[in-house]
Amino acid sequence: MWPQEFAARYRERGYWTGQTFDDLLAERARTFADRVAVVDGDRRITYRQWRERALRLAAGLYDLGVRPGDRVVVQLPNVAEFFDVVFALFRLGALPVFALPAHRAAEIGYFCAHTEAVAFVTTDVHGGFDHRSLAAVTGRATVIVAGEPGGHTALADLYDRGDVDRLPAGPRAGELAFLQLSGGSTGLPKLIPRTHDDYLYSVRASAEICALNAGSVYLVTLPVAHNFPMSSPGVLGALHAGARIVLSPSPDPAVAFPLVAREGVTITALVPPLALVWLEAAQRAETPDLSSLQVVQVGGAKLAPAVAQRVRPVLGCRLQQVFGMAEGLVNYTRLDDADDRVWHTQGRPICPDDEIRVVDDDDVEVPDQTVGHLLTRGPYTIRGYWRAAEHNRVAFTADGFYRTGDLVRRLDGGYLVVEGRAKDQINRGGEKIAAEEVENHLLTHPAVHDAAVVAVPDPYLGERSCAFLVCRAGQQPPTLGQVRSHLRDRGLAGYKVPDLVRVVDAFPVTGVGKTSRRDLRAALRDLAAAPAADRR
Ligand code: OOB
Repeated sequence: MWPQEFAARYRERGYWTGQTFDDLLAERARTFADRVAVVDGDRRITYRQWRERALRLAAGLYDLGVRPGDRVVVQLPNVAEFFDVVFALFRLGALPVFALPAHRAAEIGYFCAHTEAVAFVTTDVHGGFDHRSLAAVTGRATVIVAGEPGGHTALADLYDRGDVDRLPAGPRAGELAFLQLSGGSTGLPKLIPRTHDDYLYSVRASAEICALNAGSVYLVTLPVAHNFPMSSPGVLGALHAGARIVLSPSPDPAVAFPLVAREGVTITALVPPLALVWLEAAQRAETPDLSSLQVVQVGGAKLAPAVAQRVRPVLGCRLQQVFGMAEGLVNYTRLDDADDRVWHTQGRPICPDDEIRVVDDDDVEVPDQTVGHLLTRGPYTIRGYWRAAEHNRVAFTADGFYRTGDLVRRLDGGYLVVEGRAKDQINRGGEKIAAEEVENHLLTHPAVHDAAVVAVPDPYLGERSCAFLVCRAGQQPPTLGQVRSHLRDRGLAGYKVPDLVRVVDAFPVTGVGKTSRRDLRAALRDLAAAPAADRR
């Protein structure tokens, strides 16, 4: 966590206010009592009901044995129960661990084991997958199901099970509120510890930058547990502003556009491939009325300027670029920025006390306009991953700057342009894949001697993943289909399963003998450039 002098400064400057998430919800429930806070299908939940549901569920979870400081892995799609569960845990001072709906046995098993989770909250069937089957990998954790419990604990039963008046005192704002997932570049996903104080600062400041107010209507298009729709300004920003949150079960325009029209949505957040899909869909004749939209935010991966320029003419609203990370730092283009900035930059930091360093390979600062590694430190950027002392020594500088792994150029006014990445990660349309994590799974295949996963440029997703394999002598190389089913059988989330497989005799190596991912990427480019007949 932050050294004393920094914590004192962040409090003194009013960033950290001592408010907890439960304080915030309690206050909003008083102020906005009967205003609708959350819309999920036909369900409309007011601010007062939200708080009541959260308190009752907190009592139920307490009765079940969940205690302050306990970890609870939460894997819910975009449903109203997400807010009940998360705010119940906030009230208890138990820590939600935010999993994504796409995660499968490999990820969920690891999160439960690594965090020693006491409970796992999930749904019944979502997107054709029975999440209750994950109970097999959750160890000691009690499995709680929103929906048909199938022999597990029904979330619905917990609302009437405890005694709200006997809840223990809540947490303090300087304590941890939750663990968020890192996109990561390492073999095992890292967990990001965020406090009430630091996260709520970013939420308040984001709500202001994005001009949210009680009349705003925020559509949750991306998975709600991701940092972008959660807090940039996202659903928590909406709560802060007393705005309305509308949950879309799918980002598909066929589902989301009618919700925009019906609920008068004013703002939403998209990743670049979705922005493309929305732009295409909005140009069709029979499109629902999207005129309520004021701002469409795009972030999570680099947005091409040519696509950025289409947002206003096609969707009839402003574009805001968002370059953020679950570790902390978030950059926004501002709503009153000139078009040029909005189209060509990824914005500037939230806070005057977000310290930015752009450095060369030796950690020496480079001049503005020069590409370098982005390092950052500030009032809502973590100083270390949760229980990862060894990794923290490389992921942070000695003086506490987080090494983002992003290559950026700084312009005047502190605006940043993302120019690439130095971390071994694939950004598949905003979904992050740690190369090493997938490689470790590939190495378990009996025919695989060595594996390297790299990014391949893709016109739609930005990047896709390609697994290069060196096979064991005398073994038949596996086909793409065999590799994919091997990884799925190991319970790896679908988005991490390689899109392409290339079998090679040996990997190119760097000067010190490490696998050269750069050369592998170049080999793919050569392959793509070669005439079709030459491809294998
Ligand atoms: C968001 O958070 P994460 O933790 O899933 O991923 C962070 C990484 C960044 O380090 C960068 O590599 C990439 O995603 N990224 C972008 C970007 N926004 C994120 N790369 C280029 N252009 C952008 N606009 O992705 C996230 C968290 C909060 C708000 C928005 C995005």
